Amino acid sequence: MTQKTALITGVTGQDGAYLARLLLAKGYRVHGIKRRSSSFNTGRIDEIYQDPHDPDPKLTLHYGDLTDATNLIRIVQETQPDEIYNLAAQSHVQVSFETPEYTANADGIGTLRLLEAIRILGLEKKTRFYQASTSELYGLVQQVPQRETTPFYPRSPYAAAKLYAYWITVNYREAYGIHASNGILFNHESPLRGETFVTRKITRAAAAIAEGKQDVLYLGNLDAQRDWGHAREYAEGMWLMLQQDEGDDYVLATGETTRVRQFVEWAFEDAGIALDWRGSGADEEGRCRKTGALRVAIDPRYFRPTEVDLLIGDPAKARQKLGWEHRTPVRDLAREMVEADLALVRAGAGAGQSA
Ligand code: NDP
Ligand code: GDR
Repeated sequence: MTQKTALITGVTGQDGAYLARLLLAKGYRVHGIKRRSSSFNTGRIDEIYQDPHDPDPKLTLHYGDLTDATNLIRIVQETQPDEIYNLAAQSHVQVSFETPEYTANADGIGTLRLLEAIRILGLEKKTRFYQASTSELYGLVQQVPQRETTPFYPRSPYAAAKLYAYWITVNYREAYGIHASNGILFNHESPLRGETFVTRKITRAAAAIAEGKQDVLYLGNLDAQRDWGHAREYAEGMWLMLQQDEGDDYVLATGETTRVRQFVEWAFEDAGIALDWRGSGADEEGRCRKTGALRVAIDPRYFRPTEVDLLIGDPAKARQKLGWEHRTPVRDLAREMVEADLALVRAGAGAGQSA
């Protein structure tokens, strides 16, 4: 079989790092797009990135940005990928309320730019396309569990941008016959999760508090419920979608939901810290109290203008058609993340409050 070539946008992110490892293990030649940054931003893939002077590199990085159409066209032209995985995004829901226009540009129009690159270059029959769609599309709860046929009701600029990306992917599949698929992925986490997403923020803080490097963890809505799976397993699902005869849309989820509050309790238990919830509410003026044994406090700064209260996905279609199944229970995921963060803190990294 001839060697396949994949192009991953967002290769420096959590999912990009797992997907790049998976594709390299399958013998792919992998190209990744990374953004120029004032300091190193390849920490998650340094282990798999070879010397760029290697005459036959398996992983090649290109500078680029989803807001730059000519750059994307050039990279697609140069790499002639069999598969494109569009994982790049301004992926933080709360940040999207602060940067709505940029989020729409990168997450919404960025997807269109890649699909247009495929079309402009005449690669409709060659290049398969994966779009990182999201359970945030479901937003305001209408029915649970959420599945492929559940109506969308986005509740943030991020989700609204991803709604456009979802439908433009469906449209290019129907209009131009591109093998294009949406993975509607529910939250997935890992030790590589960005530090400002709630699970990692919690596990980092639990580790730092256990090691005496942090006093209090400030959080927002503890009652939100999320369907949390392991990112490594979700990368396998992305790949499976592009191996099918036709493009289609699939939910990847565990089918179980957990409150943020419960995740905090597990993480603190795993870090060996006694947790006392009493007095953890914000006071009348919205300031946070920092008292004696208090370990977790509510900071209204982390409340969102509109919240997604409950996510619980039904992965039946992915199970039946892709043979995909999640394996790691959320309780084990929490433990794995705390252990990784404890190791980081002990090695002198990882402490500190994050947004
Ligand atoms: P991350 O935030 O960890 O990674 C996002 C990646 O996109 C990073 O590599 C980032 O680069 C890159 N990026 C951001 N903006 C741009 C831009 N304008 N141009 C080029 N690259 C850019 O996200 P995840 O890995 O967790 O998620 C991957 C994708 O899946 C995202 O699209 C996300 O919205 C979506 N998703 C994630 C879910 C999850 O639970 N993790 C669930 C459902 C969907 P840099 O490293 O420089 O910041
Ligand atoms: P989410 O993930 O918004 O679901 O988007 P996040 O971990 O940011 O929030 C999950 C829930 O926790 C509540 N929460 C807090 N969240 C953060 N970040 N920080 C806090 O201090 C805090 N306190 C409480 C939030 O209100 C929310 O209800 C993630 C991203 O990966 C998206 O890119 C992806 O599309 C979806 O998952 C599926």
